[in-house]
Amino acid sequence: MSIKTNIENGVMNIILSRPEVLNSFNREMALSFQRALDDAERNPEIRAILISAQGRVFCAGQDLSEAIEDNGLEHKQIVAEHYNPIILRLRNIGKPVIASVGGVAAGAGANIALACDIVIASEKASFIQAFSQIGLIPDSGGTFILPRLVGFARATALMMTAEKVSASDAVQMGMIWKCVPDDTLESASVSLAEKLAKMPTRGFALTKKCLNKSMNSNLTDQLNYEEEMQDEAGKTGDYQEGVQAFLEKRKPNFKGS
Ligand code: T3D
Repeated sequence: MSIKTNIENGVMNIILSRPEVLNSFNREMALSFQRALDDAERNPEIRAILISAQGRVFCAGQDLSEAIEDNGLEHKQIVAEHYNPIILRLRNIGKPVIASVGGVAAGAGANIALACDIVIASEKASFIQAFSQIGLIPDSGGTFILPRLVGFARATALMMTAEKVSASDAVQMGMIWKCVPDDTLESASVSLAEKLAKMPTRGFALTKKCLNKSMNSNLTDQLNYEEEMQDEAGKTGDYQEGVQAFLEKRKPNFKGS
């Protein structure tokens, strides 16, 4: 199985599991990943999603042997049916998504990680916009998300040079959230995911909507949207519980509704 999942303490861990080919994506793996994200979205027990990988590499992007096969898939089909639906799911799913990156993330593998809400990486991890090395353009949302994370100048240079960015440099340039020692990546990722899963996750869904909209918004539209989303957040049980718990000086028990 190219994608493994397990569910514990409100978190679905989706594990990229083709370590023998550096977790590169073929069609089967891309479609299984989409299905896993759909399952995570549908299941009310799941309140946070953690994406990690088996082996020494997080993901080497597209499986290049599949892309080059005679009578194989067209590039257009690979992007339209494999990567675009993954990126749209990651951005639109109403639950926090954490990427736990413990090795190289290259090509679509890097951009899938960067499309997650929070990226936590180990000191061994790195990020490569590998596309230019083989004459392709940065897909999987790369040209949209990367300039917004690190700025236009850095994004352009990273895309053209395909320079490997270490996890600590990625933190410095605002590409990812945190870099932790190798032996603590798993525990740090799981405890972050479990912590988020116990928080007001309905509010996270609304926060994600606001952040997504901010990518293409002006200030007036964004303020109006915040007004609308805050109205919705203020009607949740979690808001009632949060305020009640604060006033009673106790720990809140959020349900994600
Ligand atoms: O139509 C479309 O394709 C559109 C979609 C595009 C999306 C994309 O992601 S395009 C970009 C595809 N990815 C790459 O170009 C990355 C290629 N790989 C690398 O640059 C390096 O392998 C890594 C930086 C990821 C890791 O380097 P390293 O030194 O740790 O490992 P290695 O020695 O390069 O690779 C080990 C083996 O994995 C090697 O095979 P071998 O010699 O042991 O038989 C290598 O060929 C294989 N491998 C690595 N990446 C891929 C791969 N095989 C298939 N597909 C790969 N992406």
